[in-house]
Amino acid sequence: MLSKKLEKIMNEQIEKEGYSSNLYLAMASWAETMGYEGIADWFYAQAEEEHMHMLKFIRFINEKGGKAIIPSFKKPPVDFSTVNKAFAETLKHEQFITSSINEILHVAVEDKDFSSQNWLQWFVSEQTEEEASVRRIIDKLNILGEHNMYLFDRDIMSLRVPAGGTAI
Ligand code: OFO
Repeated sequence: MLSKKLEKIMNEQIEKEGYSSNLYLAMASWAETMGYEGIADWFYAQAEEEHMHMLKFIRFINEKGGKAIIPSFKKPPVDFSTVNKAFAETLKHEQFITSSINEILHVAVEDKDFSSQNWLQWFVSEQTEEEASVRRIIDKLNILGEHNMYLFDRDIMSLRVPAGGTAI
């Protein structure tokens, strides 16, 4: 059984995870039209992971006796100007998601809802991994500067860390 407060904040997270997926899809599509096939693949894969995170929240809320509500999503940007800026925005977005996962966990702790706390730990680890993975990419981009994207585009998928888990 979820408290009303936890059900509400988890429902808000459905929107955030779905928006994350759409944001990365928009970045993937932008990168693809710029000729960056490797970068596009990275963002397409990221978008799928975020979709899976959204599904995890939907199914968990329902499993715990709550009601998951499928929200509408705001439109993500169309252009991202440069690869460096797209990844800087990705890191900022992941930090925002990390703080929102922490906020949900905080509510679960207040509720003494141990099973939700346990379930949310997966997201805590996932966010640590995702932030680290984007930081590694930004470090490489800082070494390269704004140019020489050809090799970066070719090699970026080798920097990809497999998802912490795939089970929904
Ligand atoms: Fe949903 O994992 Fe990051 O945002």
